[in-house]
Amino acid sequence: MLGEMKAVFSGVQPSGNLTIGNYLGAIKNFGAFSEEYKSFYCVVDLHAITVTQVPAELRRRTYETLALYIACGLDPAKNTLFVQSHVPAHAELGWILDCFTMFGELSRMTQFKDKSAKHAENINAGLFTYPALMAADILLYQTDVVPVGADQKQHLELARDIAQRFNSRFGDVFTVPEPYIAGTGMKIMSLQEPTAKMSKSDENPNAVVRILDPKDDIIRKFRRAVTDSDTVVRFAEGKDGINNLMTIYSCFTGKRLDEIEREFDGRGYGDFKLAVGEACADALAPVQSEFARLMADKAYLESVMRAGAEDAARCAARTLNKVKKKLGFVI
Ligand code: AQP
Repeated sequence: MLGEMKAVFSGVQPSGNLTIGNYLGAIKNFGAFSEEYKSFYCVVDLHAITVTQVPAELRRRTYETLALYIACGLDPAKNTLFVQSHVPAHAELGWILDCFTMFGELSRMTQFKDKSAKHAENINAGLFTYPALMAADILLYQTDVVPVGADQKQHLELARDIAQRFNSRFGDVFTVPEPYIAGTGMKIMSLQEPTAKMSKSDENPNAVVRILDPKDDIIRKFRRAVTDSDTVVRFAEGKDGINNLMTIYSCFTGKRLDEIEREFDGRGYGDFKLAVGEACADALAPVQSEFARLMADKAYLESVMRAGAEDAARCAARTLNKVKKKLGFVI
Protein backbone atom coordinates (compact mmCIF):
# COMPACT_ATOMS: atom_id res chain seq x y z
CA MET A 1 0.00 0.00 0.00
CA LEU A 2 1.25 3.45 -0.87
CA GLY A 3 -0.49 5.71 1.62
CA GLU A 4 -4.21 5.03 1.31
CA MET A 5 -4.02 3.38 -2.10
CA LYS A 6 -2.98 -0.03 -3.34
CA ALA A 7 -0.05 0.16 -5.75
CA VAL A 8 0.79 -1.64 -9.00
CA PHE A 9 4.23 -1.68 -10.64
CA SER A 10 5.63 -3.30 -13.76
CA GLY A 11 8.35 -2.66 -16.32
CA VAL A 12 9.57 -3.57 -19.77
CA GLN A 13 13.18 -3.51 -20.94
CA PRO A 14 13.96 -1.36 -23.99
CA SER A 15 16.16 -4.22 -25.18
CA GLY A 16 14.53 -4.82 -28.56
CA ASN A 17 11.39 -4.12 -30.57
CA LEU A 18 8.55 -5.32 -28.39
CA THR A 19 6.75 -8.54 -29.24
CA ILE A 20 3.18 -9.75 -28.93
CA GLY A 21 4.53 -11.72 -25.92
CA ASN A 22 5.36 -8.44 -24.16
CA TYR A 23 1.96 -7.09 -25.26
CA LEU A 24 -0.28 -10.02 -24.29
CA GLY A 25 1.72 -11.14 -21.25
CA ALA A 26 2.26 -7.69 -19.81
CA ILE A 27 1.38 -4.28 -21.34
CA LYS A 28 -2.18 -5.12 -22.43
CA ASN A 29 -3.02 -5.98 -18.81
CA PHE A 30 -1.55 -2.86 -17.22
CA GLY A 31 -4.49 -0.53 -17.93
CA ALA A 32 -6.95 -2.60 -15.87
CA PHE A 33 -5.43 -1.24 -12.65
CA SER A 34 -5.41 2.48 -13.48
CA GLU A 35 -8.66 3.44 -11.77
CA GLU A 36 -8.19 1.77 -8.41
CA TYR A 37 -4.43 1.52 -7.96
CA LYS A 38 -1.61 4.00 -7.84
CA SER A 39 0.04 2.73 -11.03
CA PHE A 40 3.74 2.84 -11.88
CA TYR A 41 4.96 1.63 -15.28
CA CYS A 42 8.63 1.88 -15.94
CA VAL A 43 10.96 1.56 -18.94
CA VAL A 44 13.68 -0.48 -17.24
CA ASP A 45 16.81 0.71 -19.03
CA LEU A 46 19.16 -0.27 -16.15
CA HIS A 47 18.08 -3.88 -16.67
CA ALA A 48 18.60 -3.63 -20.43
CA ILE A 49 22.36 -3.03 -20.09
CA THR A 50 22.87 -6.45 -18.48
CA VAL A 51 23.15 -7.41 -22.16
CA THR A 52 25.32 -5.39 -24.58
CA GLN A 53 23.28 -2.58 -26.15
CA VAL A 54 24.01 -0.16 -28.99
CA PRO A 55 23.63 3.28 -27.28
CA ALA A 56 21.67 4.98 -30.11
CA GLU A 57 19.28 2.01 -30.28
CA LEU A 58 18.79 1.94 -26.53
CA ARG A 59 17.92 5.66 -26.59
CA ARG A 60 15.45 5.21 -29.48
CA ARG A 61 13.81 2.17 -27.87
CA THR A 62 13.41 4.00 -24.57
CA TYR A 63 11.24 6.61 -26.34
CA GLU A 64 9.47 3.85 -28.28
CA THR A 65 8.66 1.79 -25.21
CA LEU A 66 7.19 4.82 -23.46
CA ALA A 67 5.18 5.67 -26.61
CA LEU A 68 3.93 2.08 -26.74
CA TYR A 69 2.75 2.26 -23.14
CA ILE A 70 0.61 5.25 -24.06
CA ALA A 71 -0.47 3.79 -27.42
CA CYS A 72 -1.61 0.63 -25.61
CA GLY A 73 -3.98 2.74 -23.53
CA LEU A 74 -2.02 3.92 -20.49
CA ASP A 75 -3.12 7.48 -19.85
CA PRO A 76 -0.21 9.49 -18.33
CA ALA A 77 -2.75 11.39 -16.22
CA LYS A 78 -3.74 8.15 -14.47
CA ASN A 79 -0.46 6.21 -14.58
CA THR A 80 3.04 7.23 -13.55
CA LEU A 81 5.10 6.45 -16.67
CA PHE A 82 8.84 6.86 -16.29
CA VAL A 83 12.35 5.70 -17.14
CA GLN A 84 14.17 3.68 -14.48
CA SER A 85 17.53 5.51 -14.74
CA HIS A 86 15.74 8.85 -14.11
CA VAL A 87 14.99 7.73 -10.55
CA PRO A 88 18.33 7.01 -8.81
CA ALA A 89 16.54 5.36 -5.85
CA HIS A 90 16.24 2.18 -7.99
CA ALA A 91 20.01 1.72 -8.21
CA GLU A 92 20.46 2.70 -4.56
CA LEU A 93 17.90 0.27 -3.17
CA GLY A 94 19.15 -2.30 -5.69
CA TRP A 95 22.58 -2.24 -4.05
CA ILE A 96 21.08 -2.48 -0.56
CA LEU A 97 18.98 -5.47 -1.57
CA ASP A 98 22.03 -7.13 -3.16
CA CYS A 99 23.21 -7.40 0.44
CA PHE A 100 20.00 -9.22 1.41
CA THR A 101 20.01 -11.65 -1.53
CA MET A 102 21.88 -14.91 -1.35
CA PHE A 103 24.34 -16.13 -3.96
CA GLY A 104 22.59 -19.51 -3.99
CA GLU A 105 19.20 -17.91 -4.68
CA LEU A 106 20.55 -15.96 -7.64
CA SER A 107 22.31 -19.05 -8.97
CA ARG A 108 18.97 -20.85 -9.24
CA MET A 109 17.33 -18.25 -11.50
CA THR A 110 16.47 -19.83 -14.84
CA GLN A 111 16.69 -16.50 -16.69
CA PHE A 112 20.30 -16.11 -15.51
CA LYS A 113 21.10 -19.62 -16.74
CA ASP A 114 19.37 -19.01 -20.10
CA LYS A 115 20.91 -15.59 -20.67
CA SER A 116 24.40 -16.63 -19.63
CA ALA A 117 24.21 -19.52 -22.08
CA LYS A 118 23.05 -17.10 -24.77
CA HIS A 119 25.63 -14.39 -23.97
CA ALA A 120 28.60 -16.55 -22.93
CA GLU A 121 31.02 -13.74 -23.80
CA ASN A 122 29.39 -11.30 -21.36
CA ILE A 123 28.29 -13.04 -18.15
CA ASN A 124 28.52 -9.88 -16.07
CA ALA A 125 27.67 -9.33 -12.40
CA GLY A 126 24.60 -7.25 -13.36
CA LEU A 127 23.09 -10.19 -15.22
CA PHE A 128 23.53 -12.23 -12.05
CA THR A 129 22.11 -9.64 -9.61
CA TYR A 130 19.28 -8.53 -11.95
CA PRO A 131 16.57 -10.04 -9.66
CA ALA A 132 17.72 -7.93 -6.68
CA LEU A 133 17.37 -4.76 -8.78
CA MET A 134 13.96 -6.00 -9.94
CA ALA A 135 13.00 -6.49 -6.28
CA ALA A 136 14.09 -2.89 -5.60
CA ASP A 137 11.97 -1.62 -8.54
CA ILE A 138 8.92 -3.28 -7.05
CA LEU A 139 9.49 -2.75 -3.32
CA LEU A 140 10.28 0.98 -3.64
CA TYR A 141 6.62 1.67 -4.44
CA GLN A 142 5.13 -0.55 -1.70
CA THR A 143 3.66 -2.51 -4.59
CA ASP A 144 0.71 -4.83 -3.97
CA VAL A 145 0.40 -6.27 -7.49
CA VAL A 146 2.89 -6.88 -10.30
CA PRO A 147 1.36 -7.77 -13.68
CA VAL A 148 3.97 -9.91 -15.51
CA GLY A 149 4.25 -12.79 -17.93
CA ALA A 150 4.75 -16.28 -16.47
CA ASP A 151 8.48 -16.15 -17.29
CA GLN A 152 8.93 -13.57 -14.52
CA LYS A 153 7.24 -15.64 -11.81
CA GLN A 154 10.50 -16.93 -10.36
CA HIS A 155 11.96 -13.42 -10.06
CA LEU A 156 8.81 -12.24 -8.36
CA GLU A 157 8.96 -15.06 -5.84
CA LEU A 158 12.50 -13.99 -5.03
CA ALA A 159 11.33 -10.36 -4.59
CA ARG A 160 8.76 -11.64 -2.09
CA ASP A 161 11.44 -13.64 -0.23
CA ILE A 162 13.72 -10.59 -0.07
CA ALA A 163 10.86 -8.40 1.25
CA GLN A 164 9.96 -10.96 3.90
CA ARG A 165 13.60 -11.40 4.92
CA PHE A 166 14.02 -7.63 5.33
CA ASN A 167 10.70 -7.26 7.16
CA SER A 168 11.44 -10.09 9.57
CA ARG A 169 14.65 -8.35 10.60
CA PHE A 170 13.51 -4.70 10.61
CA GLY A 171 9.71 -4.71 11.01
CA ASP A 172 7.12 -4.00 8.33
CA VAL A 173 9.13 -1.95 5.87
CA PHE A 174 7.99 -3.42 2.54
CA THR A 175 4.60 -4.50 1.22
CA VAL A 176 5.00 -8.11 0.05
CA PRO A 177 3.91 -8.06 -3.63
CA GLU A 178 1.66 -10.56 -5.43
CA PRO A 179 2.13 -11.47 -9.10
CA TYR A 180 -0.76 -10.96 -11.51
CA ILE A 181 -0.35 -13.37 -14.41
CA ALA A 182 -3.05 -12.95 -17.05
CA GLY A 183 -5.02 -16.07 -18.09
CA THR A 184 -4.06 -17.49 -21.47
CA GLY A 185 -1.65 -14.64 -22.27
CA MET A 186 0.78 -15.80 -19.65
CA LYS A 187 3.47 -17.20 -21.96
CA ILE A 188 3.57 -16.70 -25.70
CA MET A 189 5.98 -19.06 -27.43
CA SER A 190 8.28 -18.66 -30.43
CA LEU A 191 6.52 -19.31 -33.78
CA GLN A 192 9.52 -21.31 -34.99
CA GLU A 193 10.38 -23.18 -31.82
CA PRO A 194 7.13 -23.40 -29.85
CA THR A 195 8.72 -24.91 -26.76
CA ALA A 196 10.80 -21.72 -26.28
CA LYS A 197 9.48 -18.33 -25.12
CA MET A 198 8.92 -15.64 -27.75
CA SER A 199 11.69 -13.13 -26.96
CA LYS A 200 12.29 -9.68 -28.37
CA SER A 201 16.01 -10.44 -28.75
CA ASP A 202 15.45 -13.62 -30.81
CA GLU A 203 17.57 -13.40 -33.94
CA ASN A 204 15.20 -15.41 -36.13
CA PRO A 205 12.78 -12.83 -37.59
CA ASN A 206 10.14 -15.47 -38.34
CA ALA A 207 10.00 -16.61 -34.71
CA VAL A 208 8.78 -13.31 -33.33
CA VAL A 209 5.78 -11.11 -34.10
CA ARG A 210 6.47 -7.53 -33.09
CA ILE A 211 3.82 -5.05 -32.01
CA LEU A 212 4.91 -2.69 -34.79
CA ASP A 213 5.16 -5.27 -37.61
CA PRO A 214 3.20 -4.34 -40.77
CA LYS A 215 0.11 -6.47 -41.46
CA ASP A 216 1.71 -8.37 -44.39
CA ASP A 217 4.67 -9.41 -42.21
CA ILE A 218 2.36 -10.54 -39.43
CA ILE A 219 0.30 -12.70 -41.81
CA ARG A 220 3.47 -14.14 -43.42
CA LYS A 221 5.01 -15.03 -40.02
CA PHE A 222 1.85 -16.82 -38.87
CA ARG A 223 1.62 -18.67 -42.22
CA ARG A 224 5.17 -19.98 -41.61
CA ALA A 225 4.56 -20.89 -37.97
CA VAL A 226 5.71 -24.39 -37.02
CA THR A 227 2.78 -26.73 -36.25
CA ASP A 228 2.57 -30.55 -36.44
CA SER A 229 1.68 -33.34 -38.83
CA ASP A 230 -1.87 -33.61 -37.47
CA THR A 231 -4.54 -31.48 -39.20
CA VAL A 232 -6.98 -30.81 -36.37
CA VAL A 233 -7.11 -27.47 -34.55
CA ARG A 234 -7.23 -28.82 -31.02
CA PHE A 235 -5.51 -27.81 -27.76
CA ALA A 236 -3.63 -30.91 -26.61
CA GLU A 237 -0.37 -32.18 -25.20
CA GLY A 238 2.35 -32.49 -27.83
CA LYS A 239 0.74 -29.86 -30.09
CA ASP A 240 2.91 -26.97 -28.87
CA GLY A 241 2.72 -24.96 -32.09
CA ILE A 242 -1.08 -25.19 -32.39
CA ASN A 243 -1.53 -24.61 -28.64
CA ASN A 244 0.49 -21.41 -28.97
CA LEU A 245 -1.49 -20.20 -32.00
CA MET A 246 -4.76 -20.99 -30.20
CA THR A 247 -3.57 -19.06 -27.17
CA ILE A 248 -2.66 -16.05 -29.32
CA TYR A 249 -5.99 -16.21 -31.19
CA SER A 250 -7.87 -16.49 -27.91
CA CYS A 251 -6.05 -13.44 -26.46
CA PHE A 252 -6.79 -11.28 -29.50
CA THR A 253 -10.42 -12.35 -30.05
CA GLY A 254 -11.55 -13.14 -26.50
CA LYS A 255 -12.79 -16.57 -27.72
CA ARG A 256 -12.42 -19.62 -25.47
CA LEU A 257 -10.30 -22.59 -26.60
CA ASP A 258 -13.37 -24.85 -27.06
CA GLU A 259 -15.04 -22.16 -29.21
CA ILE A 260 -11.91 -21.97 -31.36
CA GLU A 261 -11.86 -25.76 -31.79
CA ARG A 262 -15.49 -25.62 -32.98
CA GLU A 263 -14.85 -22.65 -35.29
CA PHE A 264 -12.08 -24.52 -37.13
CA ASP A 265 -13.63 -27.98 -37.02
CA GLY A 266 -13.08 -29.59 -40.46
CA ARG A 267 -10.90 -26.72 -41.70
CA GLY A 268 -7.13 -27.02 -42.24
CA TYR A 269 -4.22 -25.32 -40.53
CA GLY A 270 -3.88 -22.86 -43.46
CA ASP A 271 -7.29 -21.28 -42.72
CA PHE A 272 -6.54 -21.18 -39.01
CA LYS A 273 -3.12 -19.55 -39.38
CA LEU A 274 -4.59 -16.87 -41.65
CA ALA A 275 -7.33 -16.15 -39.10
CA VAL A 276 -4.75 -15.82 -36.29
CA GLY A 277 -2.64 -13.45 -38.41
CA GLU A 278 -5.66 -11.29 -39.28
CA ALA A 279 -6.94 -11.14 -35.70
CA CYS A 280 -3.48 -10.12 -34.50
CA ALA A 281 -2.94 -7.48 -37.22
CA ASP A 282 -6.43 -6.01 -36.72
CA ALA A 283 -5.96 -5.74 -32.95
CA LEU A 284 -2.56 -4.08 -33.33
CA ALA A 285 -3.56 -1.58 -36.06
CA PRO A 286 -4.92 1.10 -33.67
CA VAL A 287 -1.89 0.72 -31.38
CA GLN A 288 0.41 1.20 -34.39
CA SER A 289 -1.28 4.36 -35.60
CA GLU A 290 -1.35 5.91 -32.13
CA PHE A 291 2.33 4.97 -31.73
CA ALA A 292 3.24 6.77 -34.98
CA ARG A 293 1.39 9.90 -33.84
CA LEU A 294 3.18 9.89 -30.45
CA MET A 295 6.65 9.30 -31.88
CA ALA A 296 6.24 12.42 -34.01
CA ASP A 297 6.00 14.46 -30.79
CA LYS A 298 9.20 13.84 -28.82
CA ALA A 299 8.65 16.96 -26.69
CA TYR A 300 5.40 15.45 -25.41
CA LEU A 301 7.09 12.11 -24.62
CA GLU A 302 9.85 13.97 -22.76
CA SER A 303 7.30 15.90 -20.72
CA VAL A 304 5.59 12.61 -19.77
CA MET A 305 8.86 10.96 -18.71
CA ARG A 306 9.93 14.02 -16.72
CA ALA A 307 6.64 14.31 -14.83
CA GLY A 308 6.60 10.54 -14.27
CA ALA A 309 10.13 10.55 -12.85
CA GLU A 310 9.30 13.40 -10.47
CA ASP A 311 6.26 11.60 -9.10
CA ALA A 312 8.07 8.24 -8.90
CA ALA A 313 11.10 9.80 -7.17
CA ARG A 314 8.85 11.41 -4.55
CA CYS A 315 7.16 8.09 -3.74
CA ALA A 316 10.42 6.10 -3.88
CA ALA A 317 12.20 8.49 -1.49
CA ARG A 318 9.74 7.68 1.31
CA THR A 319 10.58 3.97 1.16
CA LEU A 320 14.29 4.49 0.66
CA ASN A 321 14.57 6.83 3.66
CA LYS A 322 12.74 4.33 5.82
CA VAL A 323 15.12 1.57 4.68
CA LYS A 324 18.20 3.72 5.36
CA LYS A 325 17.01 4.58 8.87
CA LYS A 326 16.36 0.92 9.64
CA LEU A 327 19.83 -0.03 8.41
CA GLY A 328 21.48 2.57 10.63
CA PHE A 329 22.64 4.93 7.88
CA VAL A 330 23.04 8.54 8.99
CA ILE A 331 20.56 10.53 6.87
N1 AQP B 1 6.73 -14.59 -24.54
C1 AQP B 1 6.15 -13.94 -23.54
N2 AQP B 1 4.91 -14.28 -23.13
C2 AQP B 1 4.31 -13.61 -22.12
N3 AQP B 1 4.87 -12.56 -21.49
C3 AQP B 1 6.10 -12.18 -21.87
N4 AQP B 1 6.93 -11.22 -21.46
C4 AQP B 1 8.07 -11.26 -22.17
N5 AQP B 1 8.00 -12.24 -23.08
C5 AQP B 1 6.80 -12.84 -22.91
C6 AQP B 1 6.61 -10.27 -20.39
O1 AQP B 1 6.89 -8.97 -20.86
C7 AQP B 1 7.31 -8.16 -19.76
C8 AQP B 1 8.52 -7.41 -20.11
O2 AQP B 1 9.59 -8.30 -20.35
P1 AQP B 1 11.06 -7.76 -20.25
O3 AQP B 1 11.27 -6.69 -21.25
O4 AQP B 1 11.35 -7.37 -18.86
O5 AQP B 1 12.02 -8.91 -20.54
P2 AQP B 1 11.91 -10.40 -20.84
O6 AQP B 1 10.92 -11.12 -20.00
O7 AQP B 1 13.30 -10.91 -20.80
O8 AQP B 1 11.34 -10.29 -22.30
P3 AQP B 1 12.01 -10.70 -23.63
O9 AQP B 1 11.07 -10.29 -24.70
O10 AQP B 1 12.39 -12.14 -23.59
O11 AQP B 1 13.29 -9.78 -23.68
P4 AQP B 1 14.77 -10.15 -23.97
O12 AQP B 1 14.78 -10.87 -25.29
O13 AQP B 1 15.47 -8.83 -24.03
O14 AQP B 1 15.24 -10.99 -22.84
C9 AQP B 1 7.50 -9.10 -18.56
O15 AQP B 1 6.37 -8.99 -17.70
C10 AQP B 1 7.53 -10.46 -19.19
O16 AQP B 1 7.03 -11.45 -18.33
